[in-house]
Amino acid sequence: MSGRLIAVSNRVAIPRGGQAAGGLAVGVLAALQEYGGIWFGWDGKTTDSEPHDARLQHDGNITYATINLNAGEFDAYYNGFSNETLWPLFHFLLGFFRYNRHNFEAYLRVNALFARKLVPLLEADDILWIHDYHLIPLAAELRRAGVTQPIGFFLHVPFPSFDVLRALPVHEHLLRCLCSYDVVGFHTQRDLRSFQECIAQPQIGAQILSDGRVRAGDRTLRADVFPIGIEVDTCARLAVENAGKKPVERLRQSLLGRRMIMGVDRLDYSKGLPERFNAYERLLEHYPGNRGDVVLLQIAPPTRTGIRTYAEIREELERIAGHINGRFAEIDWVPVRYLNRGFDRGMLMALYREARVGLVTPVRDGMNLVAKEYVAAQDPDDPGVLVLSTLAGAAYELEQAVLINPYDTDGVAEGIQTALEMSLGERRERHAAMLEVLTRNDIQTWRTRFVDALSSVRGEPGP
Ligand code: ADQ
Repeated sequence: MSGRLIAVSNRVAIPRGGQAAGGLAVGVLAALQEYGGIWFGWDGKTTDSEPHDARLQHDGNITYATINLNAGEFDAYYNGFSNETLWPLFHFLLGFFRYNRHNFEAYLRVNALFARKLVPLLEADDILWIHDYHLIPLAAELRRAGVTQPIGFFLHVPFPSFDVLRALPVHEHLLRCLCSYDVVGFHTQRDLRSFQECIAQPQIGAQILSDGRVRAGDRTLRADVFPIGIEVDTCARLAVENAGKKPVERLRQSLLGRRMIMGVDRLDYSKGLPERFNAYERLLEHYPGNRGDVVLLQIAPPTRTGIRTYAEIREELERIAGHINGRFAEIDWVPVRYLNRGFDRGMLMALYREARVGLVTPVRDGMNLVAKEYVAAQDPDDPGVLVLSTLAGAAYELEQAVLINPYDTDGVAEGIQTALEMSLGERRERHAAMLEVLTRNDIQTWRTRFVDALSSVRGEPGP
């Protein structure tokens, strides 16, 4: 690749203290470090007046270019259309789906603003990589402003089937916007098939060519599967390095040899947290031998606090956790430890390693990096067992997990019991198979394949 990489996401995660946060940030940063370029997006601040032009912060070969947003526009674009409309829709959760035209118009205006502030920073041989559902119309806005460079889009969440998508009054507009990209990437075949089904509808009229590319009007784009991976060795190293830290020691001492079941999620209704707590209660009911012998550690920092549904789910979880503890706790044992906060990444990896069971039960998830991190952080000689929802993208790769349907309370309880009883030999076998998959498709493979696909739009060989 000869030019710079321009990554765009709703929010720019400028690394502080040398450690980037989650998977997306790690992947984007590593790609930028390799090719040099710009990370463009919102700086996390709102204003009551006109947003300023992009502020540039240079760090080696990376420039962080950030803008602020008008407070009212932000609320309608981010809390409103992005997270009360697209997020539930794309997760097949129509019960949470809300739509209003005002929010959609703000979404379009903010995308147009992103384009206006980004265009002056672009050079002729740049390639652009746009991330996630907040920015679907960005390529169309950039094309309107005369941008001809290759533009790719990666969707981090699932893509719904047409019957779900058409609940959105403006679905045709969004589908046409997606056709302005050169490369559109998804986590799984399932998402790709849904996308193909949607754009092949007569009102959009795109054609799927025999080589899988998509012909839409006078443009041809490549739609493909790029499952996101993790930094496997780094997760394993951090787990070992942090194993002796005080909080981990204290956790170990407090467990008194009890087995720990662990969940780590943003506090979001798509993560199936009430369903998970209910299944844990069912485990204690149906397999009473676990009482006094297992502990569920659930880490779930609040997100999207500007949206009422998120406050409601928090209250619901506190209620269920209180109910389980009230029902089963003993003087020297509390069944649920529920922590509403984030953890340093290294500490998180060490905590994963302490857990006999990693419980990942989203009711729908694009990929779910926690499932992958949990596997990577295990001790290969004595690994824990992943219990994983079939409705997470990760289930397409991690076939050796104990796979469950999160809506089946009895089935999840059985899955946890299977994990708790699994022999060392079987645990090792399953872990080794999953680690092999994770190593083959790590975060570097993900970004290299995507940038490669984008570079080839220009006829250049990949990196
Ligand atoms: P998320 O919905 O945020 O991501 P996930 O894939 O699990 O979900 O990624 C969360 C990341 O945040 C992980 O790297 C995890 O370690 C970290 N994290 C979570 N809780 C934490 C805590 N309490 N403290 C510290 N770190 C924490 C979206 C999509 C997913 C998709 C990813 C990447 O919803 O389906 O896998 O993007 O594409």
